[in-house]
Amino acid sequence: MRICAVFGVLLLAASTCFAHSNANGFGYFALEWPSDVTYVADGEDGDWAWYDPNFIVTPDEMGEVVQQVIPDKSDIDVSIRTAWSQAPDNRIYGFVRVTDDSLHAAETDPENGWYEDDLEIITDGDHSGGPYRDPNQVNAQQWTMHVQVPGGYSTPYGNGTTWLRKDADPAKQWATAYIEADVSLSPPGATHGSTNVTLGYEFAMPLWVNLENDEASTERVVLQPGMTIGLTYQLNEADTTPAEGAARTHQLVTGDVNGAHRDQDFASDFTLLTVGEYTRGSDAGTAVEGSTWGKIKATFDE
Ligand SMILES: [Ca+2]
Ligand SMILES: [Ca+2]
Ligand SMILES: [Ca+2]
Ligand SMILES: [Ca+2]
Repeated sequence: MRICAVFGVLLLAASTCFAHSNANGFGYFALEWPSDVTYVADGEDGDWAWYDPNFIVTPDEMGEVVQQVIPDKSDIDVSIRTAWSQAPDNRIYGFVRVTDDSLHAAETDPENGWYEDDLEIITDGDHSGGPYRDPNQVNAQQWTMHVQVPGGYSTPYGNGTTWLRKDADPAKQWATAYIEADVSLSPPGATHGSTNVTLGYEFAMPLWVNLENDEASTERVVLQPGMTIGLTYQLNEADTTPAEGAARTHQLVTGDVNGAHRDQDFASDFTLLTVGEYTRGSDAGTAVEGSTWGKIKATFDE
């Protein structure tokens, strides 16, 4: 995100939000999903060509909380696009492209997926801030997305790539059925231990004020223009080692300190911009099938 390009909207947003814990120093933006574009939950970004590239979040606008060092792009690189929609659709959307020189996806226990290559999406829909572990996952939620490979894990929720972690009351997983998500992995045949892989984490989901154990008692957040929500991305990185096992070396985050896994006072802020408040990208050449890791890397490096 180039600061000069967003300065105007930043001033607009400054009166309606306050920073919690933003690695870029001022917060992030979600762009309104255009009504003429159809979302496809396939882990591919052909439905994201409209997205204004000035609002794509890359590692230089993120923090790192394991070693306090941003990893080299040759180790892991990421670009994050976040969108939203007004009622009646009323959801947030995300597409997270990752390039990684080595895929570690050997965990079989979903509770331990954060040890290896894995994406966490932490939501505080009503932007209340505050702790959310006791009671767990009510005031905010820690969702996780994980690539599925043979021998790795699959959750029983949704299509198996997305669920509520960690130590979540199983009764709360009703909400997972509302998430339309998938994780893509290339090149074809890539699996645990593969080198130079590309992943696409893609999701669309509602937000809830407090996530209760039953849907009837749970109020949905109504997303509106200019609103600021708590939303934190945490990308876990591990590479295959001779010993394998727990191997996480980095966690890239949109928050600037380690804490969004337990308290939303450490969440990052996303402000909702409407159509017209961003420059629509070109929808030409939206097909990304056949893109090679090298081509995508070249895009990252621009
Ligand atoms: Ca898609
Ligand atoms: Ca790596
Ligand atoms: Ca909350
Ligand atoms: Ca890795």
